[in-house]
Amino acid sequence: MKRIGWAIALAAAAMTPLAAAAPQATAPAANTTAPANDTAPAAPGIPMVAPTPDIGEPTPGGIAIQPQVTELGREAQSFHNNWLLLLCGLISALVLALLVWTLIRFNRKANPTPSRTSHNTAIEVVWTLVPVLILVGIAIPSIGLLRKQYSPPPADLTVKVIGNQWYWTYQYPDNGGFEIVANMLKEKDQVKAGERYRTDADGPKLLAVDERIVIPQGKIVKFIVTSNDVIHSFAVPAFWTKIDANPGRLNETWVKVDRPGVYFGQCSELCGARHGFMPIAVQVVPPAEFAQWVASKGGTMPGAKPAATPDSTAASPVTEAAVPAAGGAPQPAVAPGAAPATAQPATNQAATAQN
Ligand SMILES: [Cu+2]
Repeated sequence: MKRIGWAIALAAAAMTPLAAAAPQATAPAANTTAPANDTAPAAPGIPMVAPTPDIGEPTPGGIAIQPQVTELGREAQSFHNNWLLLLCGLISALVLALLVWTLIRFNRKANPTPSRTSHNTAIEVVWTLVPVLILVGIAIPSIGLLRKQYSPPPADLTVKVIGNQWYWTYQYPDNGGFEIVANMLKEKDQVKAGERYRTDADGPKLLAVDERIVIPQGKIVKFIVTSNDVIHSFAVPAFWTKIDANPGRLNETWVKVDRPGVYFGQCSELCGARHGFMPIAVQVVPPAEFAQWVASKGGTMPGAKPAATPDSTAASPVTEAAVPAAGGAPQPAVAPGAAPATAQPATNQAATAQN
């Protein structure tokens, strides 16, 4: 048994550095070549929004729920602050008062001959009914909130979120199926010369990423959440959103954010050694700016005419490396600002291979 234990430990030690290096290897080339200065845009094509202190990010020393920027979030926050906390406070105060009263009134000195009462119908009815009423008072608003959370209105945009050890990939199936890969930005002293590092405009330490999810303001955005390896959890506190990313399953959540800005979240399921280093950053922009960003990623807006492609092979941004089968075919031109090779949906790659 001891030998097996050692073998497992050795195997784990050998695999961890490889796995840890993987996200860097699969990250798009654009990430490593991005200029290391303060103006490096997180989302090329649109201006990068610097975070507003205390909104969409944790407050130092804060204990309250983050300010909510979705209607659902505000409703849930109000339910928590104005009803649940109030109930908790009242119950705690009542229990404490009963304890103190018992200690003073019924101690041995104050009450030398205790009552031998064992049943009292009135008290028994009260202590059964009151907790039932409290639970009903919690359940009714709770169920309403859950119903709104899990029966989303028709979506204006779908984003597929995929958890990986230890980074996130995001696909935009409604916009041509391009994909972006988000890795955490390292600090200045952790990167080689010329590599991109985190600045305050990117966001707080351990929360800033090289590629933000960009979504339009005021639109219903559906997130389809899954994983490539282990269970992760997609969580953005300012949206009141947290949902597990399970391998082989699709979970669904939705948001409608009414305030433009940048909002940070983290993987919220222990998923391995670098679980703490796979943050999430969402930039909410006006719809026109969203279309501009989609175009900069080589995507299209629904209903918009795709760019003229006289030769589909030449126009495909899929690089030789991504399609080894293309072999002797001429190197396809990469459209300016096009999504990286890994961004191509499987359908495009299959089409190229058939050509
Ligand atoms: Cu994770």
